[in-house]
Amino acid sequence: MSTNIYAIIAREILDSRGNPTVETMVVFESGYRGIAAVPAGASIGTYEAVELRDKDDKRYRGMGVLKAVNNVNTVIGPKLRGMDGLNQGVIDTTMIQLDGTPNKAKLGANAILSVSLATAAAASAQQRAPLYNYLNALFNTLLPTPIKRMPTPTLNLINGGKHGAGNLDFQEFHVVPATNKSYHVGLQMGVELDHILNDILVYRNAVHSVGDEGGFAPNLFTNSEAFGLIMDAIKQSPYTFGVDIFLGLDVAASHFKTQGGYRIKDKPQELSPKDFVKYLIELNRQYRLLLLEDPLDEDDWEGWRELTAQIGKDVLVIADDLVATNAARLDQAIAQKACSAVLLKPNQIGTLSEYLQVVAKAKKAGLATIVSHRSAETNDTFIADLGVAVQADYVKFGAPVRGERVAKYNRLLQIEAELFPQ
Ligand code: 2PG
Ligand code: MG
Repeated sequence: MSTNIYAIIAREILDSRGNPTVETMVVFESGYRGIAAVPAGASIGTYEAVELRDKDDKRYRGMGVLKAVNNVNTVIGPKLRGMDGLNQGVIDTTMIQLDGTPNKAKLGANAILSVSLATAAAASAQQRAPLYNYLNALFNTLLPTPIKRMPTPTLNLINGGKHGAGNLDFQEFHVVPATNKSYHVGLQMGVELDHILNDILVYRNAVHSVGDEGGFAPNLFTNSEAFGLIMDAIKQSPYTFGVDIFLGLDVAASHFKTQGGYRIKDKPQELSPKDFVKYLIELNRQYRLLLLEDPLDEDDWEGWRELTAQIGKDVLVIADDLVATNAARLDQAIAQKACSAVLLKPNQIGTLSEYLQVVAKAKKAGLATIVSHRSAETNDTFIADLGVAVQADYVKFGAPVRGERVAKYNRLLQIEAELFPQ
C-alpha cells in the first residue's frame, strides 16, 4: 500500500464563468487518488500568485489553461513521481523550487495548486479519513487546533463591482448570521433572506439578474441602497437585525480607486483617501457592520491603519487584496495593525503548505480568519473541509444558490451532521 505518487494527470475543465481551469488527479501507487479543481478571481489583487493563461486568442478568447495543464503533466508530474504523497510539505516545497519565481509565474499557481490540493485529497483517501480531519492534522503541526465548532457562513446576497451586471461600485453585500447559531440554522436564514430579497426586487420591478457569485445584481442609485434592500428583507423575515443577523460588505476598493482617491456613486465628487475613511466610518455607524472587507485600496496602508484604529474593534476589518494570503504581506499588516481579520484564498498563494502557514500566522497574531472561495468556482468542495480544518471564524462561499456555491454549503451540512449531530 505505498503512498508514493504513481501518476499526476491534469485536464482543462470549465469554471462557473465558463472559463477554462485546471483539474488534476493525483494517484498513489496504492491506487488511492484525489482530484482537485482550481477556482479563479475577477477582482484579482496585485500581490496574488500568478494564474497562468494561454493568451491564445484562437481558444476561449485567450483564457485557455493548456500551458498550465501541460506544466502539470510534463514538468511537475515527472518530478513528483515516486515521492511520498503523505509528505505535503516536501511535495509543495519541491514545486515551489521547480517554479523558482517568487509568485509562481513560471509554472502557474493554478498548475501548482491543483497538484497540491489533489495530493492532500489522495492522502486523506489513503488514510480513509475525512478530508477535514486530514487537513486538521496537517494544521495541528503548525498550531494545535481542536475542531470545536463549524465556521459561520457569510452570504453574499447582492453582487456589484466586477461581479455584478448592475451598476454598484461595491462588490459584495452580505448577511451574516450570529455566530451562536448552528451552521444549518445560519444557512437557512441566509436562504430565506435571499428569497425574500428576490420578492422585493420583483415587487419593485428592479432588475433581478444574478452576478458571478449568485447574488442579485440590480441597478440602484447608490451603493447604500443595496443595504436598504437587505434591511427591508430582514424586516420582512422572522429575524432581528443586530441579534440574529448582521451585515457584511466587501468594498473591493482597489477596483474603483482613482489617481486622487475614491469615486463612488453615493457622492457627487471624488473622495480623498481621508474623506473615504470618514465615509466608511459613517457607513459603519449607520449599518453596524460586522464584516468590512477591502474597504481601501491594496496599497493605501495609511487608510487601513487609520480605519482599523478607529473601528477595528467593533467591526472585522478584513484584508483580502491587501494581504493576498501572502506571508510577507501579512507580516506587514500585523506590524502596522492594518486590519483585524484576514481573508484566505488558496489560489492567492498557490500551495496548501504556504496557505496553512499564513492561516497559523494570522491566528497567532489574534486576527479573525475567513476561508474564501473565488468568484469563479467549480463544484470542488475542498475549501469547505479546509474551513473546518483550520477552524476559520467564517467561510465565504457566495450566495446560497447556484451549484458551485451550494456544493460547498452542502458539504458543510454533511460535516456538521458528522461532527455535531443534533
Ligand atoms: C473577493 C473575491 C471572492 P474574486 O474579492 O473576495 O468573493 O472575488 O474571486 O473575484 O477576487
Ligand atoms: Mg474580496
